[in-house]
Amino acid sequence: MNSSNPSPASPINFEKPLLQSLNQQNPGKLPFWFMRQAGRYLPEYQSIRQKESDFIKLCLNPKLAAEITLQPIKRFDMDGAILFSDILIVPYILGQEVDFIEKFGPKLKPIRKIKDLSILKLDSIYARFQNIYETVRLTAAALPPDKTLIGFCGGIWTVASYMIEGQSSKTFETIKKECFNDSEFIKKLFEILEEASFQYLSGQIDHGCDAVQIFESWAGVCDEKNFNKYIIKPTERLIKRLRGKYPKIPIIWFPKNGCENFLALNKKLDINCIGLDYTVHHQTGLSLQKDYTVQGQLDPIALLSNQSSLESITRELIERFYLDAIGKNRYIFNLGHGILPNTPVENVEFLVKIIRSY
Ligand code: 1CP
Repeated sequence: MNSSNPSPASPINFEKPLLQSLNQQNPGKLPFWFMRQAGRYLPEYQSIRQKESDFIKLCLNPKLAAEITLQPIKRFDMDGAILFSDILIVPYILGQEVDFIEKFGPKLKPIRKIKDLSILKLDSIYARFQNIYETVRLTAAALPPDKTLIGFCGGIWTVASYMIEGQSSKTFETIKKECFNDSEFIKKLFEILEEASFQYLSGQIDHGCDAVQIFESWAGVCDEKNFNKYIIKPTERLIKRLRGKYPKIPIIWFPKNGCENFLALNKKLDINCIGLDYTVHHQTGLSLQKDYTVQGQLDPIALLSNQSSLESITRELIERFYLDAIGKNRYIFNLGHGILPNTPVENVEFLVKIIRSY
C-alpha cells in the first residue's frame, strides 16, 4: 500500500447514529461510546497485553490494534469504536524516545531546548503513521455499517506538555515557563506538532475514520491568557486546516477542565461536538449545547459505585442533556474522562442497559 497516496475518503454515511448526532440530526436513539473503552478493564484486552508487553509495539501492530478496537463493540455494542492507539504515538513517530512503564505511565526523554528539536523529523510524516492507517483500514472493514469509527490525536498543548515535562506532570512547570516567556522554542515545537497532528488526522480520515476527536486532556491547567494563546489558537489553526481539506468531517474537541474558560472567552470553534468532563457545571453544558452537540459527562468513578447510585446519576444526565427537543439532536452519552482500569465489567453492562432503554 502506498500510504502517501491514498484513495479519497469515502462519503460520510449518515445512517450511523453517532454521525447523525454529530451533525445535529435526531438518530432516533441515544448514541454512546466511552472514552478509553478499549483497554485495561477488559479481560480480553489483558490477555492480548500479556502476549505483547511493549505498549508502543501493540499500538503499531495493525492486526492486534484492530482486534482491541473491536473488543468493546463486540461486548457492549457501542455506536462508536475509538481507534486503539495513544496520543503519544505522535512524539514517538516524530523521533522522540517514548516508553510506557507499568504502574508508572508514559516516560519520554524530555525536549526542552531549540537544539533538542532537531531530533523531531517531519519529512514524509504522513506516510510514517502507516501502521496506524492499516489498523484503521482493518477496523473499518470489520465494523458493522451502523458503527462510527473515531480517529484521534492529542491536543497540541497536551502532547507538548508530555514532550517537555517527560511524563504526566503535577505542576507543568517547564512548559508553562516557556509559554510565559513566549520562547522561540515553544513556538517551533507547536509548529511541528500542528503539522504532525494535521497529517496524522488526515491519514486516519483518508483510510476510513468517520469522525475525529482531539483529546486536550490538560486544558485545565492554564491561566486565561495561556489558555487562549496556547490552547484555543493552536486548536483553531489545526481545525481550519482540517476543514480546508475535509469540510464535512465531524470533529469532537475534549478540553478537559477547560469548558468554563472556553465559554467565558465567547469564541466559536468550527467543531461539531464538545466533550464535557465530569467537572463541568450543568449550566455551562447546556449553554454549550446551544452551539454544539455535547458529549459526556459521567464521572468514571460512578462506575465504581453501587448500581443504584450509578443508575440515578446516569438518568439525571440523560434527562438534562437528551430528553428535550434540542437534546434529541445534540447529545452523545459518554464518560467525563477515560474509563478506569479497575472498573467492574458488570457495571459497564448495567450502564449500557440503562442507556439502551432510551
Ligand atoms: O495496557 C496498558 O497498560 C496501557 C494503558 C493505555 C491504554 C489502554 C495507555 C497508556 N493508553 C491506552 C489507549 C489509549 N490512550 C486510547 C485508545 C483506547 C480507547 O480510548 O478506547 C486513547 C484514546 C488514549 C488517549 C490518551 N493517552 C490520552 C487522552 C485521554 C485521557 O485519558 O486524558 C492521554 C493523556 C494519554 C497518555 C497515556 N497513555 C497511557 C497512559 C497510562 C497515559 C497517561 C495518562 C495520564 O497521564 O494520566
